[in-house]
Amino acid sequence: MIFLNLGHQPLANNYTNKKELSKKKKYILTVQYQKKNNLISIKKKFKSKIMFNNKYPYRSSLSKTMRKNFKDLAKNLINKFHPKKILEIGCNDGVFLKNFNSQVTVGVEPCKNIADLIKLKKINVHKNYWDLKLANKIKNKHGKFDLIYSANTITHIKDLDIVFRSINQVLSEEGILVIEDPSLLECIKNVSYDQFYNEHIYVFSLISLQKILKKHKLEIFKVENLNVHGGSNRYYIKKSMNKKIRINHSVKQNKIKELKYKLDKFITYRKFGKNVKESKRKLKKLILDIKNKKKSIIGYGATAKSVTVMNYCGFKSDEINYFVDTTPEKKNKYLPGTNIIVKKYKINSLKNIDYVYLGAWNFKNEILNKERKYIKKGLKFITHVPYPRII
Ligand code: DWN
Repeated sequence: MIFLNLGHQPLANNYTNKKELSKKKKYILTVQYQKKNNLISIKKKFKSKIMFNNKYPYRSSLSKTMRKNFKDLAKNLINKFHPKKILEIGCNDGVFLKNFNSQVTVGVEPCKNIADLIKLKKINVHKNYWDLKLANKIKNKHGKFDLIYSANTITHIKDLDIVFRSINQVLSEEGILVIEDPSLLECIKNVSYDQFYNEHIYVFSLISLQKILKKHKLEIFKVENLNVHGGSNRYYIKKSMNKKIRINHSVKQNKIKELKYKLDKFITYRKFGKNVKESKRKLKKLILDIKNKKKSIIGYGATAKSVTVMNYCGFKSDEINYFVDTTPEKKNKYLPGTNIIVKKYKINSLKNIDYVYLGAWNFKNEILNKERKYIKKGLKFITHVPYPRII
């Protein structure tokens, strides 16, 4: 049941030297609700091979917030679970795994250009897609794992059955699986429709994930609500047959929260669809009013999320003059599907700028803190989350 149409969209991380793609090279991004398991997914699902290749531009380690998030988590996991063997699915540039000194530290990262950034010998990297073949290969080489971690990756893989069957192959009987992804509840509450793009095939709620895991005899025993990436959930999961671990009260609490918000009812998503249209109308008005006053607006953080917003709202370089971003791979390329160029972020990038659209709104605190000198001089930031406004 479709509840949202975000129009013609490109692949969100397909940075090229080409200005605006023709409609033919875009696809129509719609989002649907599956009643059976309360699962939200985008309708057109792309294969991993098309999205994650040797030109993938996203590096997890470029933000201070994320480096800290991963470091703190690693410390906690070591203290609580004392893992001897750890596996990370979607390890990106090794920002999480580098914090471990376990006997066996294995990473899976199919984007070769990103995996090649991992220079630490202690991390054993498999540059492949996560599936049964790879799981078996890893099991034959390293045996089973007592800790498996995956952040912002499971929701990016089309076939969830294969994902969890493969995990079951390599997770030891008393092993712990920890996964971390944007929270559907936060996305709905904050009208952050830009969490939907080709890579985010699914946006999980606890209630949907519980149903999917049950089929694989896996069970969530704890949920942590995180601020990262606009509100994420960290799920701690065990094999159902492992009765040594008790179910933490956070599971029930989160379930109550989601049901109170009616995440199991289609009407919630229909309402969200209407809120998204209203958000677009207000953001366009806000931006056009500023442009009518002949002020400059640039974007900050060329995120995958910004690609959804720019293409959905139809913004071009007349409205958002250019984006600045710290990622070397995005430099001097066009924000996918638009004629807006991405420039390398420099310490004085915001000098003489009137307004900044916060593409990386999920790093609001980090960025506003970094740019406080310009804010004091009158620079203004614009965001659309939870509603379009000047901060
Ligand atoms: O799930 C995903 C998330 C984790 O990462 C992927 N599918 C793709 C990607 O999504 P995104 O591009 O929306 O992620 P971020 O982490 O919101 O991207 C932040 C962008 O902003 C990066 O390109 C780096 C940039 N940035 C910057 O230029 N200056 C970020 C910060 C904090 C800064 O100070």
